[in-house]
Amino acid sequence: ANQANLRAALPPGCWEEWASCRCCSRRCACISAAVLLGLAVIAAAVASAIVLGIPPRPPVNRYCTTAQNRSGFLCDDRVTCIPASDLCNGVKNCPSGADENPQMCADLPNNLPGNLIFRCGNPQFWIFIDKKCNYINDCGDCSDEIGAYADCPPCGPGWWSCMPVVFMYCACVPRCLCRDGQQHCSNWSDEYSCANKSCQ
Ligand SMILES: [Ca+2]
Ligand SMILES: [Ca+2]
Repeated sequence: ANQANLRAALPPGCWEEWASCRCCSRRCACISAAVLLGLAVIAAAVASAIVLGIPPRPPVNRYCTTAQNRSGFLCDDRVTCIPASDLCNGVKNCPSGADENPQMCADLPNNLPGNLIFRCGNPQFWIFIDKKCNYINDCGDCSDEIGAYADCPPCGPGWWSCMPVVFMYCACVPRCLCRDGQQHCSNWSDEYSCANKSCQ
């Protein structure tokens, strides 16, 4: 009723003008406030990023392949791929040190990425995946080098295939050790059959 009285009291057209002007100024105020709030949020984010340093976002998954074509650990920079055995070795191999994360390195190997460990034939023992099929007896029972479970390829070019008499080897001995006057193969083939002493 008051609005009607006010409208009647005003000259023709004046009420409409005033009403539309009021509406506009309210909308303008609303938009201005929203813009200011948005700018304030952006400014706060930029300021905190500058003050605190922009924290690197960890990769969604850590799977990567190393230069040696083995499963590796992807660092926070999403570029550096380190061998599994660089994890939790007390040395920061990732630029950010993510490979030495205390949470991951606690209660080894249970918090490590599952694809980076290999359980030996004796499940009490485990090794990092890059120690599997590296010709060296890391499990102690050669389960990381011999058998269907390890599924290793044949001896590489620098290696002589035999049954070693040396604990540290499993199915291959380095050709460096051929014809050095010492028995490394149970059948002595390293001294009598292996022609190549070249070290690679
Ligand atoms: Ca390390
Ligand atoms: Ca091994």
